[in-house]
Amino acid sequence: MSAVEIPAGLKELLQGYTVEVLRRRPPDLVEFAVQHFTQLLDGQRKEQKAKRPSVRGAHKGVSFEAKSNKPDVDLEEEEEDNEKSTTGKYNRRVSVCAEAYNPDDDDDNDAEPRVVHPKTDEQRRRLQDACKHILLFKTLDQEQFSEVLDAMFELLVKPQQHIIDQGDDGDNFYIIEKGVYDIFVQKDCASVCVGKYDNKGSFGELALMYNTPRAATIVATEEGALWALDRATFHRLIVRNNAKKRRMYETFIESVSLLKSLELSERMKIVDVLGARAFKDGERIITQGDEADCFYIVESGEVKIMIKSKTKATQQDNPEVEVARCSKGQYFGELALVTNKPRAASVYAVGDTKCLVIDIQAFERLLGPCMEIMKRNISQYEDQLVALFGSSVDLKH
Ligand code: 1OR
Ligand code: 1OR
Repeated sequence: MSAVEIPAGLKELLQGYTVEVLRRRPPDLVEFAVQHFTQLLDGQRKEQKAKRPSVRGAHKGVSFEAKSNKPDVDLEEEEEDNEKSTTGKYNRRVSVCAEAYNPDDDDDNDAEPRVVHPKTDEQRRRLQDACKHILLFKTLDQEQFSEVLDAMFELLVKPQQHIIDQGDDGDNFYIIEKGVYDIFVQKDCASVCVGKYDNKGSFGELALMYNTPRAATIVATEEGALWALDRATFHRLIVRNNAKKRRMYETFIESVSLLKSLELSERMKIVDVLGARAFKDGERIITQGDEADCFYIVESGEVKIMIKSKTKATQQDNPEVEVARCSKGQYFGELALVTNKPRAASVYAVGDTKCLVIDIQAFERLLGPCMEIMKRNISQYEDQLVALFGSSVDLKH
């Protein structure tokens, strides 16, 4: 006996409507339904008319695909025009290494239904805490961030559970609330543990950003809790925002001398995952002796590097002294990541300062080609350490 067949897309269509109703609480449900579905229909018609190439991966019912109501010829012209403008909708330089999908074409973005997973106040508080230091969220505006929070859902995980398997298609992006997660990568037919996430951080962004198979396996080593963001919402909010990020940081990132040896596409991949943080005058950015989890590039302003030492003979603490400064385009915070030791110095903002921040996994994944330069500079620190402090002191960790 054949079961009743539910047409493809029906569930998503009704879900989208329900979410919009819960969000907007319209007084007249029928009238609102007419508006909602008319808007969807308009979107679909525009899309058919434009016949633009689509994103890999099916989004049934409601489309998350790149849209334009102009033929391709116009796009070329518009690109020319907007090359000069920073706010233009299209930008040729963005497409240099934006793969397959240019999220910036998505101008009907706001018409798409948003995903809402209802949460208790307590859940929302925990989620907000877990998201505080997520670099990918640092360049979202308030409204986008709030949409991300709405769309996330909680997952409790068991020891040895595989959250992600290398080679699979990407479904969600994950944020860690609790737990330790090993990262395994397949090397010469063996699975090698290349790092871990310890009760913070996020993973699973690469497959969603670049439409590639999962690049690593992530396994929970103990009971834990994660927050997940579905692929479609990730695309709509994060990938779309990345096109803007590329435009915003392209010129600056090209001026960073450390990154000169990278290909343009490699530099843009750094931009995709970096976060931006602002610090007030005197604010401490890094604390000597802390465990390290990220790397910094000064975007504007200045930082000073201060070292606290201890006299070996008396074990007495010496006052913190300034040993160096970094200004626009220079980097800091690499030493602990390269040596796998605690932070060797404290770093403070001098005046209002902005830094670009890259997490340790992205640092290891993307900055390999710059390692020689960093190591050369690190050997100079060691020479200077002796020159500045003599051999009668230890660094205080
Ligand atoms: P994904 O969607 O590909 C697996 O799914 C995730 O593991 C990936 O996104 C990253 O978020 C995360 N290389 C690739 N992916 C990594 C790595 C990594 N580390 C974490 N992920 N490397 C390890 C760097 C410490 C490089 C290995 C050669
Ligand atoms: P980190 O991860 O150890 C502190 O966090 C950062 O300060 C460090 O990486 C470097 O990026 C940065 N000695 C140690 N760290 C330094 C030094 C430094 N300069 C900058 N940093 N020396 C100064 C050399 C001009 C030698 C100390 C006397």
